[in-house]
Amino acid sequence: MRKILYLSLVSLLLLGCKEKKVADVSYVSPAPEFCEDSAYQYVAAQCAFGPRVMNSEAHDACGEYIAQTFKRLGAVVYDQYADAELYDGTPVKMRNIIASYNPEASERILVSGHWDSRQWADNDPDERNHVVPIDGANDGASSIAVMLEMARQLHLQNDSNRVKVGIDFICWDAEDSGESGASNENSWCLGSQYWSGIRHIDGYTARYGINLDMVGGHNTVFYREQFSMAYAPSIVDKVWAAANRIGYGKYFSYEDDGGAITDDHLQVNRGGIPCIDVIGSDTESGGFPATWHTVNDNVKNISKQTLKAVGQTMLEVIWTETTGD
Ligand code: AHN
Ligand code: ZN
Repeated sequence: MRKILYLSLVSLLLLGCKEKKVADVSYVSPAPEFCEDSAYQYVAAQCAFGPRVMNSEAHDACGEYIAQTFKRLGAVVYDQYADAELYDGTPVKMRNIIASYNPEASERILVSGHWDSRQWADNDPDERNHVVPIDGANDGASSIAVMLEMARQLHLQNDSNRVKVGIDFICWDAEDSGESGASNENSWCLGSQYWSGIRHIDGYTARYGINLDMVGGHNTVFYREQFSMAYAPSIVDKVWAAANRIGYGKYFSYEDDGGAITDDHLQVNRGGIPCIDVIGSDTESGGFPATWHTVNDNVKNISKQTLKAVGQTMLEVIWTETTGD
């Protein structure tokens, strides 16, 4: 079994002073180590298919790659295929992919993110790019990559150190084809809207959910998002406390309030499961990441350090979750 020892700054100082009370201020995490190189490869692999725009070959091939990879990593995989219409009337075929670990456990945690990528770089400074689809390395692929690396760690776990609850990874389709600049909220998050009405398993529920969005950019910080604070404040506390306890307080910041963001977590809440959004903000502007909905949202602009901060925090959360007995 692999354990990581987190020494707080205090204990390091004490060590420096040759104090002996190190054990009091050290924290031994039960979680395995999240491999950011592996997560980065999962981002690159998704982007290599090309933009994951609905009704495209690249989209369908990448969906197959995601489902097969989860299967290879020991998950039970469910699919939800559905028809939907974009706000401009375009009919699209979508596929939500659900990968479950410990499927018989009644106590479950849901972890989600979207796998589609936006077909218009309509926030790009160069107007000619507004009709160009994005790679969505950060906006889409990063959250799936963190989930795949979490899945790999779940697959590697042995009897001496098992996660006690069931875990369901949900890869939403059709999150990112909404109408920008309009207050047309229902044009976003079509995959999760579908799921909140019709679950992959009748009567499915979970203790809580954590949605990941844009978790791999440079200059990224995570603030406590406002809808999350309204719907699931104790889950926000749990996740931010976990990050801060293992040394990622710089990423999971209490400094500012996050915005109130329309994202897939709203649909999970609407379906009766308290769910938060871990969504990246730019450290400079405080708004969406600088590459957001631009052609620069590609694998060159992915930060392994950010993937690590989020991935290790997520492993910490699920490995410290206990059941009633
Ligand atoms: C709105 O712009 C209304 N929501 C942003 C949700 C989103 C788009 N997340 C990633 N891309
Ligand atoms: Zn987006």
